[in-house]
Amino acid sequence: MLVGIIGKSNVGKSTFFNAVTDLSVQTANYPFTTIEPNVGVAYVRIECVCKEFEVMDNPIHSVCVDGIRFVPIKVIDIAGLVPGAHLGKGVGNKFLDDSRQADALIHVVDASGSTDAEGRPVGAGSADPLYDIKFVEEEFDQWLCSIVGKEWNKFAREAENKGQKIDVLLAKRLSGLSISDIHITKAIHQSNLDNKKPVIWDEEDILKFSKNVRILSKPTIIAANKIDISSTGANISTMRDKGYDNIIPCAAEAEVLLKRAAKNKILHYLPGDHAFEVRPNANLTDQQMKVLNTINLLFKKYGSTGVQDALDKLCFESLKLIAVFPVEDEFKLTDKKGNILPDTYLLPEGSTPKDLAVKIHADLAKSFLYAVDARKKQRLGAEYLLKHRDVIKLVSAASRR
Ligand SMILES: Nc1nc2c(ncn2[C@@H]2O[C@H](COP(=O)(O)OP(=O)(O)OP(=O)(O)O)[C@@H](O)[C@H]2O)c(=O)[nH]1
Ligand SMILES: [Mg+2]
Repeated sequence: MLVGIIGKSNVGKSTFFNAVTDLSVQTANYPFTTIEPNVGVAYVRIECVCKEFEVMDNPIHSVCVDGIRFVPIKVIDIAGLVPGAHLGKGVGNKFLDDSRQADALIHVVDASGSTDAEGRPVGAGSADPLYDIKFVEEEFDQWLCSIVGKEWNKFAREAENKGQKIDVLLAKRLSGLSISDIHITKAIHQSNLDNKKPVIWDEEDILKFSKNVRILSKPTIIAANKIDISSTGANISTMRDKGYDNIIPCAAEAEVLLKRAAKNKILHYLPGDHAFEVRPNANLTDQQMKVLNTINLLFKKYGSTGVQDALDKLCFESLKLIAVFPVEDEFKLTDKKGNILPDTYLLPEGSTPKDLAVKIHADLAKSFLYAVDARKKQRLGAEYLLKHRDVIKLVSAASRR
């Protein structure tokens, strides 16, 4: 799974990326700070099972703090987009090419309206975030459309002559863009193109299909960033009034600050917390106090910085992932080396224990026999559908030797 962070130039994508990955990449208040894509590891937040099982876990590929498990997921910070990018404006198709591998998107918007369409700073409230959302979506659709519709007449005629289904050919054409066959078939259906011969699809049909395939294959959360600027509140209300229900108000900069302060032992804060607590021995300057008071007001108004919430909502609601804990010993909840609850895997809803085995290792999948539910100590059928926070022992021919 790869989450792409997209958006207009200079809206806070890299700050958001820094906030979720804790890596330092360049940020600055001018357009195109990020030119090369930055790939990093972010963490989704779930309730760990360690408290329920009353064990002291020592995870290897994830992190557990006070019963909160942070599970890694790859994110990519993508260069900013300006209107006309599909025609090569700004960093143009570079943006679009970097977005191709993403399975889901966090679309960062300057919800305060303090950057123009090209990403240049303007007075807060003078730009329209709704326009930004639309143009970014349209650029994405136009880019997909240029791939889908390349030499369409020749492509569609060949399909007809060879008696090949357009779904299959489109799947080939769109391979490498993290778009599945199901997305393609559904998008054809939603575009009312099931019964229209591909040779007579016109530009509008191809664009409609591209838009639908984008919506299906790249689930998106809108991170309405810069909630610390006062013009943001009204803009978020307008966006919601216009029917956008996938919006999370965000303060990317505040999240970076809080994480840094927590690292420096100034306060207790875990990403996704609804409050932070200044440590009793922290020696805060007046300036630090002022900043923390401002962030505190944001917590009161919005509940959190929204950054972790955006990532979690994308993964668990939009992508419908579940987190599963595989173990070798269903009693001790350990792996071979005795690590307790060593791993957490993110899988799509509807996955079976065999799917989990495939994700862990090809060899394990090959010799996979059956799975055991570590809660009930019961053997599971091959068709069992894994549930969020299941603890699963996988038994293979190799592990029984
Ligand atoms: N007020 C406020 N400013 C923010 C916030 N997040 C980011 N910024 C500022 O917005 C400006 C742009 O931030 P970046 O993270 O570099 O933006 P970007 O979208 O990656 O920019 P490009 O890579 O150039 O497209 C910087 O001055 C940040 O400090 C926020 O939550 N609140
Ligand atoms: Mg950037």
